Amino acid sequence: KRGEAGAEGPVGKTGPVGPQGPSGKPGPEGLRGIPGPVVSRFCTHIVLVSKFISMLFLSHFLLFLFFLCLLQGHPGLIGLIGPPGEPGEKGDRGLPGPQGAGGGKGDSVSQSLCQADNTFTFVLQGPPGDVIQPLPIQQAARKTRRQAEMQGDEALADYGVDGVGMEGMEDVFGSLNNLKQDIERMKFPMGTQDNPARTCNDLHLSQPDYPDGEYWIDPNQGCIGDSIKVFCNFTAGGETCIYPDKKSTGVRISNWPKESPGSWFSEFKRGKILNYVDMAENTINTVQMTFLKLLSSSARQNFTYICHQSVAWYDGKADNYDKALRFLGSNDEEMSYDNNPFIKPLMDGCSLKQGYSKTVMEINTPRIDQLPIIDVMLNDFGDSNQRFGFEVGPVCFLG
Ligand SMILES: [Ca+2]
Repeated sequence: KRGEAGAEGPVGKTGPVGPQGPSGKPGPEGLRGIPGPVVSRFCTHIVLVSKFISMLFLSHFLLFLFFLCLLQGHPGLIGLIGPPGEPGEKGDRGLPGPQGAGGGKGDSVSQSLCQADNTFTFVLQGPPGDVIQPLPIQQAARKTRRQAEMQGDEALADYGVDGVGMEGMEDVFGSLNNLKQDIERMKFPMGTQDNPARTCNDLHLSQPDYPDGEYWIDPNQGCIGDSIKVFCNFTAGGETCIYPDKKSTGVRISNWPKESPGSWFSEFKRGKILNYVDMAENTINTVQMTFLKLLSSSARQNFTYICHQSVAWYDGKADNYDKALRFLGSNDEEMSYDNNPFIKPLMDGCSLKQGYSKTVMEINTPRIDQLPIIDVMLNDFGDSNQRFGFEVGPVCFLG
């Protein structure tokens, strides 16, 4: 016969692990990152690298930060699925597990090429931290981590990347290496079409041994498709020089019977507004030109006047500048002896008004908008013995 029930025993040992509970609610979906520009190889590297980061999470991520400029992260990937609850087995209830710590902030890896107009920013942001629910079993922590990894793969799949196992590590390291090389190339451009420098001055700084010559630059950075080939005058300190197109290089000496003094060259029958091109005779787009000017502290251009009994600048006989040339700057500013101190004759043979000679004018201005000149006004011709021609020199920007 049974005796009476004894007093309630002490709390039993923790029961064995119960079957896995149902999956928790998926975390909120992070905003999708803004897609970076299509940068072929570069993008691939970044994506593979991000894969790598998601696998190893924090440790390698820190190393990686040395390569990358840390910018603001884009919105995160999909959040973690909440960890499942573990119901205890029938019988003594397991003690409640410790309260999970709040999730840390998501990890963010930003890659920027550090230039305003063409920042390729790739961001991998970790899942937003979730508060882990109290779990009955200590194993919960391990499971959570495994799930985090699974979650990471899902997130990558969301970026169009297939899941990788350890066999993908070679790819990852290869990509890291390529990425490193790409960054080196960006830091030390070669001035080639597929690795243009920003300006000749930049190229001079990264490749001080290069000789003067033709190189590729991409002042507006970003996509290299609009790079231009220019002449780099390293001897002059790293000048970026752009030449007039074939029809703007000047005119042969002539007495110009059909034209009248005081006209702009663009008003001549054979005249035009002066246009400038890269070394491949392509017109330089305005944005590239604007960026090049922004990156420059001064601009220089020569204009050579070839004369017969015709004054270009100073008139030695009349002792005045009344017949001096006038130039029209890129900014539509009219420039001459009376309003621009940056125009100087390097030689002024035409001032004597005797036979054939030439005058070389140099415009060397800190007001970069003024150059290149786009037109010139000729003031001393018309007599039957007077002749002139001219040559337009390249415009050179110094950074
Ligand atoms: Ca560009």
